[in-house]
Amino acid sequence: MRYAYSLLRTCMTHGSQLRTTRRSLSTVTASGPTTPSEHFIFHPDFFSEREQKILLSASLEKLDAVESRDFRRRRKEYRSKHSAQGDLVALRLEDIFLPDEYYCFEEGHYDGVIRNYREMHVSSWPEGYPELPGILARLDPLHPDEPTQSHIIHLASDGEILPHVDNTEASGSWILGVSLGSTRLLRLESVEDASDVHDILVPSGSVYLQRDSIRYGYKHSILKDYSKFSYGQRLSIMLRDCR
Ligand SMILES: O=C(O)CCC(=O)C(=O)O
Repeated sequence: MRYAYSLLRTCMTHGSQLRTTRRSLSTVTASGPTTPSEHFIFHPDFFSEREQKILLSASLEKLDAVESRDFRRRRKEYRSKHSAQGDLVALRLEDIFLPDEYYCFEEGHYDGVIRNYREMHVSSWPEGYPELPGILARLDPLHPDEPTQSHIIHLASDGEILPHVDNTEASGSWILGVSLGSTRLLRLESVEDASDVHDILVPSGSVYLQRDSIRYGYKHSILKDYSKFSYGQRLSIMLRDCR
């Protein structure tokens, strides 16, 4: 089975009209990564559904643990009324998320880049998932062999991350993102040429790495409104090199 992946390249034409051309950049086998640029590496189908469920449950558990007693009580009540909630195998991935109102999403980030989200740095993972260390270790060969910092971002159904280049003083030359939950659009926009825009769909279980020229020379954003796709909750596990 072969997958054809393409990027949407948006070009600014005379008179400021947007023209969008679909450009097929690569064709890969089901197991192989796509490589639109040597500094952007995309693995569309990296984690199995079981692995995704474990990663998502462990990440939500981390975020849930630091919320107020009131939210924790509300979630407990919800779970007691929905017995399948305790059974990871029976649950569909999207049903691991509780409805939006059971989470305390922040409306805005201090720098205005993220809307309707929860986030945290992760230095240790919950212990109730024996397979988790092995699943996380599968990411090691995908990035340079150096110490990493981990970060979880949970977007509400209408949450989004606006275009930005990361503060490169706080992290180094690469960033790796694991996508879980709703498929969203990752947009890369050149900081020097506004017509140089690449859109990549990032489905659940996919992993991308951006480094060097893409990391410093392009803004990245996670958009909420991509008409062909539903936009439910999404959680990303972000790894960066430490500075
Ligand atoms: O969630 C993502 O894939 C991107 C996160 C992001 O923009 C960031 O961590 O700087």
